[in-house]
Amino acid sequence: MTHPIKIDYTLYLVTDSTLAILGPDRDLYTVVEQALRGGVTVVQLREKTGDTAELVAKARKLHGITKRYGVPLLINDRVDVALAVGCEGVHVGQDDMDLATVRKLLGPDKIIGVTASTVDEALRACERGADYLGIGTVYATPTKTNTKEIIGAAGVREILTKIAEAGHNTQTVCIGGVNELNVQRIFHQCHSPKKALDGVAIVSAIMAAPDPEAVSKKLHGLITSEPAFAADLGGNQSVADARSVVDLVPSVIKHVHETTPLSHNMTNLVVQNIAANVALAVGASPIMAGYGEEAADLGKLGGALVINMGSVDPSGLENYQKALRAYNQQGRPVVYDPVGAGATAIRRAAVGTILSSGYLDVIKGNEGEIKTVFNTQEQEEQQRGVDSSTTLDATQKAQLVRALAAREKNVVVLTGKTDFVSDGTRTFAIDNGHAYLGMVTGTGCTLGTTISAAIASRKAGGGVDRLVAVIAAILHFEIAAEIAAVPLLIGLKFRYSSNELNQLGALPLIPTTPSICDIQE
Ligand code: 3NM
Ligand code: MG
Repeated sequence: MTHPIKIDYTLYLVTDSTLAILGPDRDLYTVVEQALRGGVTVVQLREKTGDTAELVAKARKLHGITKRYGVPLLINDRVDVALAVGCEGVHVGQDDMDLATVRKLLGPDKIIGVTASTVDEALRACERGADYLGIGTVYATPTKTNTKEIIGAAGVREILTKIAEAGHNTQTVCIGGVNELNVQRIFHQCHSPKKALDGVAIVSAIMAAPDPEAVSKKLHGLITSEPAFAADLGGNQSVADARSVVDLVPSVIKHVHETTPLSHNMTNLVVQNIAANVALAVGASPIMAGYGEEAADLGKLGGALVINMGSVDPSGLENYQKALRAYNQQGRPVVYDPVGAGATAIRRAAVGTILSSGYLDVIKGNEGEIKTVFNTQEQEEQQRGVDSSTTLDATQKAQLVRALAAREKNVVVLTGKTDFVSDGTRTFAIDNGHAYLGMVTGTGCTLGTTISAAIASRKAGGGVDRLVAVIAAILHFEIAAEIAAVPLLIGLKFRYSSNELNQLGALPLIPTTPSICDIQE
């Protein structure tokens, strides 16, 4: 059943008048009216306690307000209350009254929304005539701790895809942990080519805000505008084989030299100097600036940011978040290097914080780091991922980078003897580099710097797609290492026997051409 009037679900406010959310000295009606002034498009009255008469009175008073703004009022769970006040509809969870009975009681014209956290629940609700779905829980939230499943943006995307494939045009919002910092990224990452979300449902980010009108206005603006970071992200899918990629590599490297993009590194104590020199060597302009407040200005200079959490501490983490937001707002690219991600509880938590603070264009790490990022998803989110204790074979590594890149809608690089790179669709293995890279500090970190230069330059000049730029940076860096190893080998030969050299990992020489292949799914 489709409701005769198309409802605007853009910014859907779910109320909560508990002390923890609303606070002791504010009242529900004032806060909801402020939110309506700020642009909320649907209101759901959600009260988990209270007598029926009290609830009816509340709903009636609230309906008086929402009607003045021409915004529908829905009641959580309580069909009787909705009938009593004659408001626009109800929202039911999976454990509430079944949809057919609700429809019978309310009639064909009222709005009925249903919570869905799985594809099955979503399909069933669509088949039975739900007007919209509340899909969640996207991210863990203190507002509702008994939620059934945390599904992340990827879970929402899967549900959207499956209901579209089944031919349903039921409207959708997502719910759980949505706020002004993550709303654009959530929209971007939830977006299925088959079906887009119609809006987001929010409790605490509006109800607990000091200024509900201002935050609603801001949220509405963020939802209805294209995020700066999403401009020009799409790759050229016709460049999908190794040969076509390699053909583009020289132009990317040349373009970096011609444009001298800023490579803004927030990096660890060991590699500050090395990374700055590598940035210069690849033709970029380095700045090593760890103070987050500075990023708003630096982000305007047309460069890219590297967040390397090799020396993470609480103030560093806050600085990363500020810089990430600033670069996202400017639409400038960000490379994330989750150094030592799995090593300590602090670092694992930091990964979650960074993932939930903004959009990362590229995530680069070794096997352990990429596994940790894959397992983390988002701050406090339940872990549902790869087993980080086993070592992956080539096929599994290719699957891992593809899955993480598809989930984050970005580019993922897994470094190792063979590197794996994917944008979620196209996946490549690269066999360049040299064993010496593993014997020098900061080589992984400065690969991040090299990648930042290539994607910054790509954006500054348009043209080449992001995945190709990342691969160009890897080839540039690793072939340079192969060449650099030659004089070193010659020098070492005076000092060591060939047996000793073998033990040092001095491999027999050495391709100096790209060694890259594309991997089919
Ligand atoms: N329902 P906040 S999550 C009411 O997953 C509700 O069905 C959820 O609160 C679900 O916006 C949730 O403060 C609470 O995170 C959302
Ligand atoms: Mg319920």
